[in-house]
This record gives sequence, structure tokens and C-alpha cells, in this order.
Amino acid sequence: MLTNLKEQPKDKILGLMAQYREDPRATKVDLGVGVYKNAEGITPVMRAVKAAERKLVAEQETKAYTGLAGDPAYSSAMCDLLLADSADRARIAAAATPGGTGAVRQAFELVKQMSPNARVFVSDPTWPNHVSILGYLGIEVVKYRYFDGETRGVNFDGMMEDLAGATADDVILLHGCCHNPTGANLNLTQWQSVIDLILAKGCLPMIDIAYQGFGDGLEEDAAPTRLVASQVPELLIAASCSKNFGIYRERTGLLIAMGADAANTPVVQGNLNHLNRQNFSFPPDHGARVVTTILTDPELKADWMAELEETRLGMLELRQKLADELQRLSGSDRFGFLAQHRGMFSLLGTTPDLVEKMRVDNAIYMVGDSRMNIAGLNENTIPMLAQAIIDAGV
Ligand code: PLP
Ligand code: TYF
Repeated sequence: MLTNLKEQPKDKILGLMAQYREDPRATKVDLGVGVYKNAEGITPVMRAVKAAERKLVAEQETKAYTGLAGDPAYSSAMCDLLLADSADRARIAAAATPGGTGAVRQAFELVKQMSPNARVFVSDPTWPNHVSILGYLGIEVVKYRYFDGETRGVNFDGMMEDLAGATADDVILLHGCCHNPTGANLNLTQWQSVIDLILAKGCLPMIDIAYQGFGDGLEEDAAPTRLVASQVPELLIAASCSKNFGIYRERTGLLIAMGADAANTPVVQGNLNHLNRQNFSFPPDHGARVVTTILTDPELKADWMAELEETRLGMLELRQKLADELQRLSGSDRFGFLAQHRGMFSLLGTTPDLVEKMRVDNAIYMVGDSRMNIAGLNENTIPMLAQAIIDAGV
């Protein structure tokens, strides 16, 4: 039976990681997978995470199963972090998931149950796993214009024109902050226009938020999500703790489903529990417990926020330095968008051929669509990258 299996398409981002590892050149620069790295190229365990883990080792009395939705204290702490007081908690159901990917997957499965004919509108481009999981589940994908190849900002008029095609059966998927892969984001006025469109069409918004705290700050990055939550009747949110807590391999995510009527919340919650049970029974607990420990302890929380803020400011500085160096080398402002983008990524907006040329000639590894992980840079590699970009003729 196993011989019936066909080869599956590989994840290009993960493939690039393997290619990088095999490159013997000492000067190689990894701008591929979306993992934060400090100036030494290390992905550290955050101080507050270490402290929370020590506390758990000392105090945790059981590792017996949690509930199907995970520990309610985790959902509650995460809703505080994400939503603050923007939404009526009585209308909210939530379940812990294996990472943000798990939340995305469970959300799409829920969509299939709720609206069998739903199409999911995704930005062009978007995180490849969105399209891949939707395809796997047999859900129709509609791409909406998003990235403006000229300005490297958002093509907002194009986006709104395309979103106008959504019906009450459909879902509009939005990146809460720090758009992956482009780094280009809507401002709050534009978010309000999207909300008005959603209300007019009666479609369901879904927000994928995987980088809260990596863009303009913890509160600022949550502002669009809160704006949406405070105005729409129904909302799905897939949240990830992988990046902002640096607990990638612990697989810590949360699916939030907000309904119009609090009386229906138990049914929604029951469906989230049911979906977890069908796929894996109980969600991973360790990462969720670490997050809960941090968010409910004022000292740990303050330390986590301080380290996250350092991380965020470090990435902003790298952005600015790269933009400055490119301005110096090119004698033009055409790379200024790098300093405007937010989060871990920027889409350079060049061809796969030039991306490949920079890999071959300069050992620079960016994703084929020209996405760069800004956190992969440091003082030494910024001039190398800038020169390679100019030499390649970008
Ligand atoms: N959504 C987006 C847009 C992402 O970039 C990521 C990346 O890691 C995720 C979701 C999910 O992350 P994870 O499953 O590692 O928590
Ligand atoms: O986009 C990224 O690089 C991150 C990490 O299948 C990632 O979101 C990449 C590929 C993948 C899962 C996560």
C-alpha cells in the first residue's frame, strides 16, 4: 500500500535550511527560515522562559492530561495579551493548539464545518502553509492583491477591489501584524476600511497573528486585532507563541473563535474541543504552561516584555542600517521600504534568478520569493548583503 504514495511537494523554506547547512563557505548568511537570531546567530531561550521552566520543574505536581482545550488559564492569559478589553469574553471560545500552525489548521477545519462552500481569501503572497493546508483540506483559495511590486508597500486599492468579491459564505484571512513574507502592513485607517467591507459583505474575518511584539510593540501590534474584535460579530484568531516567547519547538498556539451571541459559546467551545479530539486529543502543555506562568507573574512578565522589546528594537536597527547602507551604495532612496517594513521579514521584491545569483555568488540565503529574515543579519553581514544586492542589479 505504501508504494501507492506519491512524492509530496517540499516546503521551500525548510529546504533552504538544509541547503544552507551543507554550504561550506565561511561567509554564508542565513536569511531563510523565520527564526529570531541574535547578533551571534543564536536563537536564545528567553530569560523569563528559563525562569518559568525552573519554576515548573520545582513546583509542577502532575503531568496528567489537561482538558481537550488545554488549560483554561492559558486561553485566558493569551486572550488578555491579544485582546485586552476589546471583546466580550462571554462570546469567546478558545483552545490550545500545537503551535500557530495547529491553530490555523483547526480554524480551517472549523470553517469547513460551518460553511462547506466557503472560499478563503488570502493575501498574494501569504505564508505558503496557508495555501498548502487549504489545498489539503479541499478549500478553495482566492488570492487578493496585497504587495505592490513598485513601492514594496501594500497595494491597498487592489486589495479592497479583490476583497469586494467576498460573500457571506467566505472567509477573509488577514495577518494581524508583521506580514509574512512581505513585511508590509496596513495602517489602522486601512484596517478600518477592511472592517467596514467585512461588515458590508457579512463574511467571516480570520486573523493569523504570529509576531505580536516584533513590529511596533506588544500593544501596537495587537491594535488591529482589537479593532476588528471590537466591531465584527464573528471572528477567528490563530495565535502563535513560537516567536514572541522563543519557544518554537514547544508547539504553542491558540485558536480563538468569537461568536455574535454568548448563548452559543458553549456549542462553539464544544466544537473546538471536538476538533482537537479528532486530531490529537490533548494539545501540548509545556509551552502553554510556560507562557501562562510568565503572563501571570508580574516580575516574569516585565522581564519577558523587556527582552522582547530589546529583540524588536534590534531588528529595527538592522532594518535601518541595511536601508542606510543601500542608500549609500545606490545613491537613491529606492530601498527605503526596508526601514518601513515591520517584523522579521522583508520582501526584497526581486526575481528568483537574482535570489539564486546571490546564493551562488555571495552565499546569501533568502527564500526564492526574495523574502529576507532581517534577524539573520548583523553588523558584519549588512555591508555584504547590501553590496550583493547592488552587484546583482536588484
Ligand atoms: N502564521 C504565520 C504567518 C507564520 O509566519 C507562522 C510561522 O511560524 C505561523 C503562523 C505558525 O508558527 P508556529 O506553528 O511555529 O507557531
Ligand atoms: O515562515 C517562516 O519561516 C516561519 C517558520 O513549514 C516556518 O513561519 C516555516 C515553514 C514551515 C513552518 C514554519
